[in-house]
Amino acid sequence: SIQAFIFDLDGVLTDTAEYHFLAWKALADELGIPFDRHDNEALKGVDRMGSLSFILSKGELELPEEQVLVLADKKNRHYQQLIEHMSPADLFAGAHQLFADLKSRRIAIGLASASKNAPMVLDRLGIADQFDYVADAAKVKQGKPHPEIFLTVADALTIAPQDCVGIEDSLAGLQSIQDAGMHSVGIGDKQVLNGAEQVYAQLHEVDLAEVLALGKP
Ligand code: B16
Ligand code: MG
Repeated sequence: SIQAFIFDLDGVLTDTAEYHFLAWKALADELGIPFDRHDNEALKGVDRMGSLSFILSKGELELPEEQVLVLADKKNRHYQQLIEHMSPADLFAGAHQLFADLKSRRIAIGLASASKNAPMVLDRLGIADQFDYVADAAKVKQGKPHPEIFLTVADALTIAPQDCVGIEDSLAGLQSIQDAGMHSVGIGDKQVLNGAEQVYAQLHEVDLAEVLALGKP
């Protein structure tokens, strides 16, 4: 039976996925590389350097490592400006209710965000204390779609992957949940996230009983 919920952050608990898009879009525009929301779907959940190399290869731009690091840092500073004014009001509707329902059922709550800015975003949203374990993105060697980050969280919670549910808004993240051997829930467009066992358009629509039924034989 389900004993842990492992959340993605950007795009699942708050709309930072939009800020990541805007910051990458600004950088791509500056480099003269075409980049739209459709391209961005492939970047969701993908770490900073991985995202940048996707954009650079789309523009057939090969740059020395040094310059690549400067661009990554530029995007990150822009992103940090965009999230500066975030507050608890930016937490998606339904999050507090879901956390409370999980706690009342003694289901552990974990975070598997690829973002090095995740601790700051959790603070801004006022939910840092809701998690039993938060993965350190800086220590993850193989980013999503590799299952490492979700497995690290399950391991820290000492819960078997098959007793975990992973919640994601990205294709890369859903792949990592599936390869970890966990149950999967998608937040977003059913057409895009068609690999997930359950998809809800928005977090507040998550039907906990329906998700918990995924773990029943
Ligand atoms: P940073 P998630 C991911 O967070 C984002 O989806 C992705 O767009 C971003 O590039 C990645 O974090 C790294 O973020 O540059 O802040 O370290 O969706 O896994 O919560
Ligand atoms: Mg995400």
